Amino acid sequence: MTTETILFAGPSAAGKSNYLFRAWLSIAKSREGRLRTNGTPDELDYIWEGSNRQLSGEFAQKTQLDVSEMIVIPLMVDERKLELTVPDRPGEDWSNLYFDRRFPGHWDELITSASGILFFLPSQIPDDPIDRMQTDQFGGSNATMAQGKDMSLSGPPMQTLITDVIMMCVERRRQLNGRPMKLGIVVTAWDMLHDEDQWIGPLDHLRQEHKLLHDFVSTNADVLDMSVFGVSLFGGDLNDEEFRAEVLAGEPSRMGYTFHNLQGAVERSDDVLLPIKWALDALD
Ligand SMILES: Nc1nc2c(ncn2[C@@H]2O[C@H](COP(=O)(O)OP(=O)(O)O)[C@@H](O)[C@H]2O)c(=O)[nH]1
Ligand SMILES: [Mg+2]
Repeated sequence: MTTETILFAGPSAAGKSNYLFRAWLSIAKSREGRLRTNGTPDELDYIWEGSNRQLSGEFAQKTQLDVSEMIVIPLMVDERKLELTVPDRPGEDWSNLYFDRRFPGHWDELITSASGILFFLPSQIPDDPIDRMQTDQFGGSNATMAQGKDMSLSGPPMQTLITDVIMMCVERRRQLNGRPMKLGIVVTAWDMLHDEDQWIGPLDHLRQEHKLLHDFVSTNADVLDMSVFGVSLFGGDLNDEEFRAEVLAGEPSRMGYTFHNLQGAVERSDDVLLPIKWALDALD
């Protein structure tokens, strides 16, 4: 059995845990396609707790700091047996990486064995100090981009953090074994964007909202294997009463979609597992 690790990375509230629970709903029910389960994950109770909350029409709550560090899902891709290892750690771990500039020692094994890393960020980021240079120009560290709010204590802009963490992962991997790996960027809660903004596609979303990250992705396309995805777990917001009723009346494990640019043009797939399948070389 090969062990292929897909790391889930990204700051707190980026949608990592809910994506894992939603992915499990699809994987557990999967009867067609190349990707299947191959036995029961050890952390089954934890996973089902999250998935069941979604089935009852709510997003799962913030990951507790004491959850088990690794969620391992045994899978089959065609005849290939593998384990999908997801360190479902709270986002603070990834923000700490940005500030501490070093990986916790035991992560080296993960970085060594990862066949891919999915970096998560939400489609809408309240009060993100998007353009730090402009902020500085107009008011230094006391500038307030959001009216009436003091942004001087807020952390780095999301795109800065993610671009930096991607570069740190690439560099650490180069030091450890130099094997190429897939780097996916998953923009979550894609349904929160207006229809026309969804259809510009995830790559142009980055161009509009996170220029630094977009430019990093585009200029490294020939040396790094990167793709950008826009994912909606159920096709709407479970916090909206009307939509929740729709989900409860339907079949949640068949809802949701992924926008992507895998063939260049913007496309919408009904498969929320697309980023995982892409990272595992298991596209149908
Ligand atoms: N509307 C919508 N919201 C989402 C979706 N996925 C995640 N969210 C929101 O993002 C929040 C944070 O998600 P969570 O999985 O806890 O993020 P984590 O801290 O990265 O594990 C959730 O509570 C939801 O409100 C989605 O597909 N649609
Ligand atoms: Mg979480």
